[in-house]
Amino acid sequence: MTQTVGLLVMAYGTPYEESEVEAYYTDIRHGKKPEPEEIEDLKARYRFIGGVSPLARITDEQAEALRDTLNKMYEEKDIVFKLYIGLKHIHPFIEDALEQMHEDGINKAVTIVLTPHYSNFSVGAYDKRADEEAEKYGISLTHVKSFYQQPKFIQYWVKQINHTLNLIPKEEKDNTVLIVSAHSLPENMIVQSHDPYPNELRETTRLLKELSNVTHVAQGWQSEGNTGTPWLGPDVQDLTRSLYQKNKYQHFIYAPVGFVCNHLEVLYDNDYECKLVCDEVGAVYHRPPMPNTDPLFMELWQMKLMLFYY
Ligand code: FEC
Repeated sequence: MTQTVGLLVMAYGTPYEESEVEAYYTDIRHGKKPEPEEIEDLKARYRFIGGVSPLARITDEQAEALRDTLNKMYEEKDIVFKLYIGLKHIHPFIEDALEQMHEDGINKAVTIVLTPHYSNFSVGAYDKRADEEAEKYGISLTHVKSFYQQPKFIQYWVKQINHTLNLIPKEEKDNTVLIVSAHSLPENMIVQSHDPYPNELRETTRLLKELSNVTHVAQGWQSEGNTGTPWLGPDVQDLTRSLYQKNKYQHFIYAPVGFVCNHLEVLYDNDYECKLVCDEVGAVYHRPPMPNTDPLFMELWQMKLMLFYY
């Protein structure tokens, strides 16, 4: 008999239209409404990248590709995965997804958050919300906690970085630096709780240094918020300036490996803000394509989720 298993794909979420920016930003701030100028500033950033972020569309595409991959893999075992999308800061919220699962009679599900590195304050927070809701309905959840060390994930970035490096004239290759980054978080939260997040990014950086053809590699943090307290650093823009001052690199390749698709934090914080610094110092900005629904990236799910059912 066919067994139906829930597949809960969780992601950050983005406003679907400008009128939702205020509510979305208020949710990010845990219910505290941002100042009007902060809301205006965020709207302006969305306008800069084309009005809305492609995140919603790509999250759906990634989730559907994942479901299809799994359904092909588990056909022989007579297991069917039914997809639910649960977002952190906008509808459909994580709680909506669990409620729908319950209505559909699902009592077992796997969950995955579309970000590679684990922090108690990122993936851990999504999982906690899902667990609390699942408990109400008696749904049993199995979480994928991280996938930064999955060979296919690393292979994806190695391939893209090497491809970008090959576009650089041969004689300038040694004058090139790779900056590997993830979303920053407030330093006190991470340090006090011995959070694994910084070590996981460090490990990704190490693997990319070992396996790609780039000689010079640095690690940075990006997209930090405005909380008046220190965040994990160095910030990628400051890092660009200091690396340039010290080494006069001609080319900067940015790999924002803490994200898996095109969205505001990449299209604005990397493609606009980091490029601005590169332009300022007279270096060339490069940013390899994000994984999105690249087949190599989608293959990584197979390996990770196979662990649960074989
Ligand atoms: O394309 C889009 O519309 C949304 C892109 C987006 C992603 C994303 C991922 C992460 N965030 C993380 C942590 C924080 C913390 C704060 C914070 C603030 C914002 C704001 C926007 C935003 N984040 Fe985000 N984040 C995205 C978007 N994020 C917009 C608000 C304006 C701003 O600060 O720029 C600070 C909250 C505060 O102000 O108190 C903390 C982490 C990730 C990566 C993991 C994940 O995807 O969950 C960590 C994508």
